[in-house]
Amino acid sequence: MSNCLICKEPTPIEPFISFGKMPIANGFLGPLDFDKEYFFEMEVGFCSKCCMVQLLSQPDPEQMFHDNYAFFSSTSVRMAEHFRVISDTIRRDYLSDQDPFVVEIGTNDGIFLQNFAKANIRHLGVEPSANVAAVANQKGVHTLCRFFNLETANEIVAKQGQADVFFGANVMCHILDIHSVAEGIARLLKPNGVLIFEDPYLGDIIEKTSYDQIYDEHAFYFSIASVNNLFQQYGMHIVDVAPQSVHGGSMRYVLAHRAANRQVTDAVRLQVDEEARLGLQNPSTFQKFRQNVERSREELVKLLQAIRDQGKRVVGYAATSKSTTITNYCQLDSELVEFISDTTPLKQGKFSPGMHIPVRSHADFSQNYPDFALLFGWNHAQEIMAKEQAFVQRGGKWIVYVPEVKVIA
Ligand code: DWN
Ligand code: SAH
Repeated sequence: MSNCLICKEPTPIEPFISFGKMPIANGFLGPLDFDKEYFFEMEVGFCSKCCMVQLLSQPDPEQMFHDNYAFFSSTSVRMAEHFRVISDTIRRDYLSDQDPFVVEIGTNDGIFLQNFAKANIRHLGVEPSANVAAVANQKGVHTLCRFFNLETANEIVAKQGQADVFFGANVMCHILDIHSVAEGIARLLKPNGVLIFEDPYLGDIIEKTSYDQIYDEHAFYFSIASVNNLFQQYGMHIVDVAPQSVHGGSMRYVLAHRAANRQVTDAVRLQVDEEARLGLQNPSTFQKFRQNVERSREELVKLLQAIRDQGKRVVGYAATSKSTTITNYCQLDSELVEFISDTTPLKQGKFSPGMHIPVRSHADFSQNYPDFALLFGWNHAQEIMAKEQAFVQRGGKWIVYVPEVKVIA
């Protein structure tokens, strides 16, 4: 039995789904490291008091985020455009006239802050993974290589003052030490400043059975209710929300100090109603989700076994973090998925975490098309399918498993 990570009072929670032993999702490795590979018991629970869906244990942050982190944000052109658009919105709506200051955590290779660096707007990134932080710095994005927490926040305030905007995309949900982060943000934001962050949305995960969003790095699966329950402990509240189609369905939250008396938009009220409709505060929703996940696994394994029995080839497309959950939970090995094609040089030539499927370059896919491509990067389907038309023209078929297992000709 674990206690909720959000509630200050000890509140026991039980898992509603267990995935068994899982490796580090971005821990691509060579054969010499197979026998020392790290695994942890991956279980997810729901706290009926604060509504936070959470991992019941997470590996140490240094095991996941280090100087050889395998995910580079700029591998998606659509995401670069997404961050350009939100940067423009921030510049228009949230920056003060006098020497504005933007702080971002999870800066990665600078995909978001590059827009502020180019415009000579004072900014600071905080990114613990040294290899991606180095890429950001090379682009002229000022980036501190460390984990953000209350201590980092205090140092930034002492050296550079408070911020107009604190931004985080796909990072807030990664940090188990979330109380220190929330307190640090409250400390770092000017009295009228805003926190803007986006993460995969619990509502989409439940509706689409996108259980591959669940892996070591994702400690939390946020909703309006749980985010408000966390930040109200630090004098902040949600003032606006905007659903996003990226990463398979994300939510953008805008929060402000309560004392600033910013108006809460209708979008927040509408989304609160939507969460009631989706049953995000109801334990039975998560029991149903588990059944859907089990059914999805059965269908995918059956399909891949049938294809193998016909002697046809399946190649995985994009060695995403999410694919680690699918391959390990469904026990997909290189008999079912010959290799995974990925554009990231750091992953190529290595093997997938846990199931040790070879990861190869995109050329290995395009120079000898398989019969089927299993779309592990389903969240980038539009971007990927648009550039892979030749694969389909030569008779190739896509296999997707979100929201349901199907073959697309
Ligand atoms: O939250 C997170 C999100 C933002 O990014 C992190 N915890 C880690 C990471 O998750 P992911 O690995 O599931 O991200 P993506 O963006 O779904 O997948 C990226 C991978 O896909 C990269 O290895 C590159 C590859 N890719 C490819 O091979 N061809 C991606 C695209 C768009 C392509 O065309
Ligand atoms: N914001 C980017 C990167 C998301 S991946 C995007 O949306 O594409 C998550 C990133 O958060 C990784 O680069 C990881 O190193 C970083 N990260 C993890 N814990 C962090 C922490 N405590 N403070 C700042 N960044 C952190």
